[in-house]
Amino acid sequence: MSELLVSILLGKLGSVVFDGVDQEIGVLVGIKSEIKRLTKTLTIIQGVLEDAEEKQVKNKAVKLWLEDFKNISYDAEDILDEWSTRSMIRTSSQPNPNASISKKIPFQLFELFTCFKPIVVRHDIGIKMKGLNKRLDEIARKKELYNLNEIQRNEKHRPLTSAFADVSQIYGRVVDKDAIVNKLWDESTHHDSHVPVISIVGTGGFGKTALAQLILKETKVLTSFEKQMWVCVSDPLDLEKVAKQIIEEANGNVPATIGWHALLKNLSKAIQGKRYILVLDDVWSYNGDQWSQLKQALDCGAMGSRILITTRNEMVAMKMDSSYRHMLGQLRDDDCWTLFRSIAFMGREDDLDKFKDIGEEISKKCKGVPLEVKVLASLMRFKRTRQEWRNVLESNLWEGGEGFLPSILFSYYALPSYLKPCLMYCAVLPKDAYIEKEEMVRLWMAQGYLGSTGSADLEMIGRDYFDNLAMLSFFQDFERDSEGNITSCKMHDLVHDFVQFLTKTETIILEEQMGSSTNVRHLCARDLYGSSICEQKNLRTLRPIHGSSLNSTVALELLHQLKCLRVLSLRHCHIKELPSKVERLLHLRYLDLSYNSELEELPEAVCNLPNLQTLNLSSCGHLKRLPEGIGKLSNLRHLHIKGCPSLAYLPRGIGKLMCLRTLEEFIVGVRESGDEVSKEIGCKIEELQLLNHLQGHLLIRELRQVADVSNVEQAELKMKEKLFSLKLHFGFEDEEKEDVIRMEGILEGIKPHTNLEKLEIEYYRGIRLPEWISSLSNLTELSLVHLHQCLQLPALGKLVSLECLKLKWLPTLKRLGCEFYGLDTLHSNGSVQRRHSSSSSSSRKW
Ligand SMILES: *[C@@H]1O[C@H](CO)[C@@H](O)[C@H](O)[C@H]1NC(C)=O
Ligand SMILES: *[C@@H]1O[C@H](CO)[C@@H](O)[C@H](O)[C@H]1NC(C)=O
Ligand SMILES: *[C@@H]1O[C@H](CO)[C@@H](O)[C@H](O)[C@H]1NC(C)=O
Ligand SMILES: *[C@@H]1O[C@H](CO)[C@@H](O)[C@H](O)[C@H]1NC(C)=O
Ligand SMILES: *[C@@H]1O[C@H](CO)[C@@H](O)[C@H](O)[C@H]1NC(C)=O
Ligand SMILES: *[C@@H]1O[C@H](CO)[C@@H](O)[C@H](O)[C@H]1NC(C)=O
Ligand SMILES: *[C@@H]1O[C@H](CO)[C@@H](O)[C@H](O)[C@H]1NC(C)=O
Ligand SMILES: CC(=O)N[C@H]1CO[C@H](CO)[C@@H](O)[C@@H]1O
Repeated sequence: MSELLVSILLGKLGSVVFDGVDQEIGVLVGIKSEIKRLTKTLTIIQGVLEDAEEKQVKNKAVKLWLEDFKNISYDAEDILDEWSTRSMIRTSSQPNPNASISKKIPFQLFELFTCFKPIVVRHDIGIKMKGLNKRLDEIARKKELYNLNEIQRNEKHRPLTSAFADVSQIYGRVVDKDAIVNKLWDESTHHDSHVPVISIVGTGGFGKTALAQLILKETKVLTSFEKQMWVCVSDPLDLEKVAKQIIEEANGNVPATIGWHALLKNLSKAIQGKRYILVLDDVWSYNGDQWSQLKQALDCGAMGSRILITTRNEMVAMKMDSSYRHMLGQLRDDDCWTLFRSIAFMGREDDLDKFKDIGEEISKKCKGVPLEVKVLASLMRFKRTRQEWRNVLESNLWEGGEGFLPSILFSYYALPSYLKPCLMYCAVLPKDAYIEKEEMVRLWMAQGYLGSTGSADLEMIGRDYFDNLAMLSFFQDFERDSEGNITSCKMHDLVHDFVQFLTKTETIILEEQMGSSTNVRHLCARDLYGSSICEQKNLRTLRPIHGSSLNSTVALELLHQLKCLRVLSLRHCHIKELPSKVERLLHLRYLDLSYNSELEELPEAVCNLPNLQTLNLSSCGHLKRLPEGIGKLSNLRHLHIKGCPSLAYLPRGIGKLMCLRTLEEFIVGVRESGDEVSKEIGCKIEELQLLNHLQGHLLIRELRQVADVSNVEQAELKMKEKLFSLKLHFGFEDEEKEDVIRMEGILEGIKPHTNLEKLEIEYYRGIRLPEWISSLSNLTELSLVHLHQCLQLPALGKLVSLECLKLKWLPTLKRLGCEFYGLDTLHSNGSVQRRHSSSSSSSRKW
């Protein structure tokens, strides 16, 4: 973890820019020598970090030393980041005569804030660096005490590029499964009106959850229960939350907060008369009164309903009146070996003979714990020599540390230094939470874990890191998209415990009030109101667990105090107004304001956050406008404005955001023709010209408002080769009759890149569709809706990849002629090559 921190730091030290202002001030010489000294000490410490990382699990003093060092590194990074940010603000605020927008904003204020103070700021930074160096020298001296050595790595890290080992198959549990399924089936256990409880008891890592999942897939179970419900209980026990989740599973409604007894009523109503099976996964503790009330409500299910719980604690299973307790034991040695072999030798079956003897011994050492086997086998996939295999077998890590599974320790130590912080960061999500890949990648990026250059494809690097962690079995329960790429997953409990142990002082998930810790960096809290959060001045991440509500007083207080924030999420927080003081968060890279339906606008001050990479405004239903100076956010990569129907236009300057990857929606500016002069409000379509990094999906709204048809071509959609889905909405009809030729000209000019896979056109009022549609050879989905004047379709038969064609509301389209199939003349016998077709009138499969 700290290794990466140091390399980030060294990188930043190496790239400190001294600009014009610095040359004039006397402190410069001082700063330069401080930077040299800092670089030197850091390099010395860097050498022993790996050793320290390993020793910290067993040696408390080393752990403290590391924490101390990390503390300093964080401070150093803040100082350097502040330096570069201030330089960036100064450069970007120099007037650019070409940009129309910069003329409009009064510069005086902005300059006062930035340019007036550089000398003071630089002087300040010089003093801070001196302080850093003093503290760092102390750390360097202490490293002798702990006997930390430089480790020469003899095993080179290889990039992990093998195919996925997604082991959903379960070994050696057939007997267990059959026993439990029989009990579930057994009518005799249901004598009175109580729904029987059956429990699976076993130590962590034994595969209780996996077994329960397997049971639910059994045909006998699939057919005999009308409703399958799955609820993760976890620690700490909150039966009210559990009750809500059961209702959600039962009828899809998320109940409002209505109190315990009303909730129970709703619950019994929701399951009444249904023959259900309910899995309560991972129950840790027991609350007698509440449980019996909940149980009473659950008894309303139909005859034959069952409750299946999984728990590590047999006492819990007993107290919850299990009619049958199934003790899950260790796997047999041969099952262990089968599991191990299937993962470790996936894609390299030829190596089996070479490593079989060592492999069998290693799998024995896993003591029958399936998770242990899985994690270790995933690691061994990447070990190529017998020596590497021997090293694992003979390692002293098998003794474990702090009660963690040795396999997790192995896998963690084997991680390349750039992956460690990424794994650690996952501790910021609550246990059992789904980890969304794209979101996690953005969060890593905001923390600087993926590097910092603006032009590199950091998202690609991040996705790769994510897949690597998944390949090493740190993640599980994958969800995938249609291409088979992982979109989200979970972390096993035990991995989460381990990660939390390593970052205990830094990363906290707060259900209740803040404890006494003072050095928290990443915080996920249920209640953002607690004044104690404001005292955590070092916070770099602040996220609510399920939304909270914040009035502007509290928000202001947060923004005042938490100046180190990189990630700020105020998702679902009911904020009405974001205070202008947000500009104090110089380091901020990720701002999530989604689902704040009362938010109408953002302060201009948001544009003074030059580091901002992600701005998520999804589902802010009343958001009316974006800040006018948005073009100043030169590092912005993702702007989410989906689900903002009140947004009538985009400010000019969007076209300057050359790093932009995600835009989601582009709204063509409005022409307002007043008395004689017509003026334009909002962004013109040619602002899309330079946004060639745009990825994924883009909706272009209000296309009919394009002022000049020739501007559409300037938008250069054909250059946006990573855009795979495009929706063109022309906007609803004007009163006056529209010019068909103009409409056709606009659509003709769009001409996207041939990589496009999905195209939707709505409310287009031309007669003909352009020919370029039939040249989109990668197109799989085409949707034409509300084309009220369209007489003819282009040669869609040429679209060899097309799988789905949707034609809806084309009242003037009379027939599909031969041009539709792309044939010059129809054969006289009328036969046409078709692959397959469905009979639905609105959607035809090809
Ligand atoms: C970390 O550094 C800060 C000063 O920036 C200091 O106040 C705090 O006590 C340090 N924490 C630890 C655990 O060393
Ligand atoms: C302004 O535009 C001209 C030509 O279009 C270009 O040569 C010049 O570099 C631009 N200046 C700035 C500051 O962007
Ligand atoms: C943006 O916010 C929406 C709504 O909260 C969420 O679904 C989406 O995942 C967020 N996007 C990212 C990249 O975090
Ligand atoms: C999905 O995976 C393929 C390779 O398997 C990769 O080329 C592609 O970029 C991935 N897509 C995303 C969105 O990660
Ligand atoms: C905001 O909330 C805090 C804490 O609940 C409360 O003390 C304060 O009066 C509220 N302010 C406003 C303006 O509602
Ligand atoms: C589909 O896109 C790829 C690039 O992703 C391109 O190389 C290929 O030519 C396209 N396929 C067709 C059939 O045009
Ligand atoms: C229709 O005509 C084509 C070309 O002349 C011929 O190949 C095909 O066999 C004919 N089909 C029938 C059903 O006659
Ligand atoms: C889904 C459902 O039954 N909702 C009800 C829950 O209880 C409240 C008050 O008791 C009702 O208003 C809901 O309709």
